[in-house]
Amino acid sequence: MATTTAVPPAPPRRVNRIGLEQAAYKGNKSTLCAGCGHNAISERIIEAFYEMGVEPHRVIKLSGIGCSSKSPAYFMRTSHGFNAVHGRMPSVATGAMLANRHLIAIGVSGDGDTASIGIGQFVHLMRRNLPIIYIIEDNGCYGLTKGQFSATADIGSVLKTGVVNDLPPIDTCALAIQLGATYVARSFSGDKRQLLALLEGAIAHRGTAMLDVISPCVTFNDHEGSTKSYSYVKDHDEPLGDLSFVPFFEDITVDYDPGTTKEITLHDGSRLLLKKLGEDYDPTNKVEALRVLTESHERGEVVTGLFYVNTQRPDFLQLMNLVDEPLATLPESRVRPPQAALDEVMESLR
Ligand SMILES: Cc1ncc(C[n+]2csc(CCOP(=O)(O)OP(=O)(O)O)c2C)c(N)n1
Ligand code: SF4
Repeated sequence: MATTTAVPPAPPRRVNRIGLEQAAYKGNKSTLCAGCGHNAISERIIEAFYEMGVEPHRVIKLSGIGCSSKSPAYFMRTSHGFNAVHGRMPSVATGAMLANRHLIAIGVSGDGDTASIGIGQFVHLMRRNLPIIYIIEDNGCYGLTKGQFSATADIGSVLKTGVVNDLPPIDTCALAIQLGATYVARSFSGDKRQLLALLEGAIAHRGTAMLDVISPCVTFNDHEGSTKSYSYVKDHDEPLGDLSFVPFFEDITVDYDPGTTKEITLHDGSRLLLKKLGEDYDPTNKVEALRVLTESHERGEVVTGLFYVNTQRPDFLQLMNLVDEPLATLPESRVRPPQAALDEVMESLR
């Protein structure tokens, strides 16, 4: 007698709020070293855009040069992309956002690409508050060119060859806060939960969201004596609070004891909940953010979390007073000044 084996039902397809599977947010297979922190960051970026239900065609991925700057190839293959020259991604990003203000920009840079050759462009990007998610994949070295110290390497840290760094580091978070960026955080590639919440918050924010993510280079900077190794960061990580993210499309009421949690409402109505771990921390206070960064660095701690958020400051595109329709698609008849206006300008110059 023939027996029939029951076929188990296929697992339900998991889709996000716009009906896409997570596969729609993936990119090419990574060519970076196995275990490189940059790979984990790409995975969190895929998850964050998927969870937020962002249409991939609305996103533009930008980068400079370095192992980190190769990362945009490994997520969201159907998004727009531009791989700029070393340290020059901010100006390309500024042009792209001026041309089409409806894009969502994500820039991926390295600590070399940002804090060394690109520092001039970086500081002006921060003070403009251009809407962009700007990620520094920070391994304290130039991975692509075989691990020389970068400008974020801590004083006293040691290269594999025994060379000791005797210059002080540039703290990109302190710099970004001081200059005017409006969402500034530090995280660790190995902290999935915190990094995902920070990325989702960055997508919901309107302005420059600068995330410095410690991302160990397993090939050149993961040994004893390095302060950017997996073991050093795990042993010295001091999170500012327990961070969770509630997207605007989930009508979740969160109960918490008064005084234990700070709630921040972002531009699209999403919320960040910062549950107190140690001291009471207010991420809307710029002075406090700079104090915490300075003091924790002096104690040798790697403080992580959302340091500063400002939802009030206008972004660069608002300051430019741009029309809603992207400049890139405005017809020539609307961008060319009429003859009378040109005559007036000429007359004013006589
Ligand atoms: C104009 C220019 N100068 C120098 C280089 C050499 N170079 C390539 S990548 C790099 C540094 C990359 O370091 P980082 O941005 O920290 O990225 P990582 O490789 O560590 O992810 C340098 C100096 C270059 N490509 N172009
Ligand atoms: S050299 Fe370092 S930074 Fe580059 S891919 Fe390998 S582990 Fe990552």
